[in-house]
This record gives sequence, structure tokens and C-alpha cells, in this order.
Amino acid sequence: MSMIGKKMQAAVVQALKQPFQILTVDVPTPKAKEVLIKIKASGCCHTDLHAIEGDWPIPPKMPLTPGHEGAGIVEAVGSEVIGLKVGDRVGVPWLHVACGNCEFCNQGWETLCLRQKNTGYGVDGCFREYTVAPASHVVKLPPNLSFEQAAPLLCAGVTSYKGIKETECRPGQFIAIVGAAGGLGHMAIQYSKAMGLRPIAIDVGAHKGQYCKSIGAEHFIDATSLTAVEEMNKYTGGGAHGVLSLASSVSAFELLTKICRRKGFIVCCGLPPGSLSTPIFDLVLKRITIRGSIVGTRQDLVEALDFGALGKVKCTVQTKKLTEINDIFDQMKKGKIEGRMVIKMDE
Ligand code: 8ID
Ligand code: ZN
Repeated sequence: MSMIGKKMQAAVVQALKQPFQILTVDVPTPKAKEVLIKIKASGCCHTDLHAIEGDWPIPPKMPLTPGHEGAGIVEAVGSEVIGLKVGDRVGVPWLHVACGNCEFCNQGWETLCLRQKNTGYGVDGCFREYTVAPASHVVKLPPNLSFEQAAPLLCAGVTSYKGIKETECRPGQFIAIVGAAGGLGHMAIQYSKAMGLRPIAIDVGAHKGQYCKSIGAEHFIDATSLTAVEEMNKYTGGGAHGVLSLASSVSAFELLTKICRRKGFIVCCGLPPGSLSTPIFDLVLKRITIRGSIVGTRQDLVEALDFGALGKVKCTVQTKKLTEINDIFDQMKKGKIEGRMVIKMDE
């Protein structure tokens, strides 16, 4: 099917800190190893907000169509595509492509590849009706997962799932989830519970406690409370074995070493601009390990999607139209979203 000359709607930012414009643009043509995907649902990640605000040391391409939680249907395949066909239900994640041939790719750490490209950052992403992606890094969606449910798993799901694994927590142990009511956090509560851990949710404002508990948090602590650290250490009898940092504000990081148990692991996924200031004394005497974690490999993604297919995790999804995109990001800036906002494309 030739898409040449066909037009579509795309959300585009022309420059950093500018609002989205909905433009009519050409439908892209897939290269030999790429597929063209008709997007059905596209999750809105805080990373997209960091991108358009220019929060990170390496700026995104401009103009930019962000979006790296794209779920849809293969509409056309390039001449050298193997393993995917027209009609397949697929997802497009943050890891757009990795080289497959470097020190890190060869060890199964493709997320660390220096030659990787990132969807909706270095290349245009999924806030548009059609997108193109290399067939090698597109993931097939389980048949019983709706597009709206699958979309948030493509970044929020896999990132929190991988982050939990990186805490090295074992069943029965406490995991503190900082930023628990957000896109990543609300998934982390559910994954950690499904993995046999005891999730303690931490977010700002007591009103988020009810929500976190309703999706499986064993206990909630308001990060703004003066007694947060005391409460945490009392409840867990000495701190959480794993601390998963998913908040998008740098102030959240002050808490991490204080609520981490001796011999515990702190895993940082949240990416606010700034530095992590850690009391050296606590770090050394408590033998704390601090580790970064970035999304997950294609295999992590398959596993993360399986939890969804089995009904062990369910995203809290609010759907919106592409034309409402500026409103979505305004709400995200204000920290008002519980779970994930997902753009549902018009049929
Ligand atoms: O691979 C990665 N490492 C990766 C993947 C995807 C996203 C990293 N991220 C990063 C994003 O770029 C962002 O910095 O993770 C962070 C969270 O993304 P998100 O879950 O998509 O953001 P959100 O839905 O806005 O949720 C953020 C939550 O943090 C809470 C907010 O209330 C909200 O619920 N929060 C904040 I802001 N400050 C807090 C604090 N001091 C806090 N929670 C506890 N203490
Ligand atoms: Zn993301």
C-alpha cells in the first residue's frame, strides 16, 4: 500500500518551551527495515515534558513530535522486514533502535548502546496518526491487551519493572516507591506487589494516599510530612530494602538515603535536571548502593507486557484526544495526574 502523498495530523513543537501545534503533515514512508504503524493510543510520559522544556544536557531534535508509548497496527512494511506483517498489533518504545554490535549490545545491555536512537527525542515519535520504526525494535502486543492498556506499559511499565529488578529486592522485602502516584509509580506499586514485595508508596499530598492504596500499596507516606523518614523507618523496622526513585522533582531525592535500609539499594529512574546530593556518612556506614536504571531491554519489555496480559498490572488510564495535548501537559506540570494520560487517536 503506497502512503505517498497521504496526509495525517501530528502534534509538533517548533522550539523548546513552545506549546504543541496540531499540523497536517505527510505520512512518513518506511525504509527497507522499518514498518509504518497506524497509532491507536499513545501514552504521555513526563520524559516528553522534560524534552520540550529542554531539561536535559542533550537537547532533542527540533521541530519535534514526542511520544514513546505508541500502540497501534502495522500498516505497511519495508522490503527487508522480517517477523512483522501488515495487521500486527505492535508497540513503539523509547529505545527506537540500538546498534546491536557494541560492547553493551553484545552483553544484552542494548539500553546503554552509545549509538542508540530514542523515539520522540532524537527521532519523531508517536503523538501523530502514523509513525515509522525499525522492525527490530518494535514489540508485538499480547492479543488480550487493549491499545490504551498496552501503551503505558511501553515506557512506564517496563521502566518500573526493570527498576524493581535492579533493586535486587526479594519476595517479602519492603520497597519504597517515591513518586508512587505518577505514571511510573502507579505501575511500580503493582509490579512490586505482583513480584511478592511489600510496596510502600511515597508521593506529595495526603490525598494521593487513598489512590496508591487502592492499587495495592501496603502503606502510604506523604513526602511533605516532617515525620516522613521516621514513619518510614518505624513501619519497615529500619528502612526499605529497595528504594525506587521515580519522582520528577529533585527535592524527592533528599529522602532516598534516609529511608534506605542498611545494605539496601537505591535505584534512580526519575530524571529531573540537577544533582543528587547524598550524605557520605550514611552511604558508607549503611553500605548503600545507588544505581541508575534506564527503561529496559526488548526482553524486559516482553516480560512487562506479560504482566499486563495476565491481569497482574492494570494501568490507570485517562484518555484524551490529540487536540487536547496542551491541556495534558499543563496538568502534568502541575502534578495533577494520577496514573497515565493516554491520547486515543480518532478512528
Ligand atoms: O528509563 C528511565 N529512567 C525513565 C523512563 C521514563 C520516565 C525515566 N523517566 C522519568 C521521567 O523523565 C520523569 O523524570 O521518570 C520521572 C517520572 O515520570 P512519570 O512517572 O511519567 O511522571 P509523572 O506521571 O508526572 O509522576 C511524577 C510523580 O512524582 C511525584 C508527583 O506527585 C507525581 O506523582 N513527586 C514529585 I513531582 N515530587 C515528589 C516528591 N518530592 C514526588 N513524589 C514524592 N516526593
Ligand atoms: Zn517514558
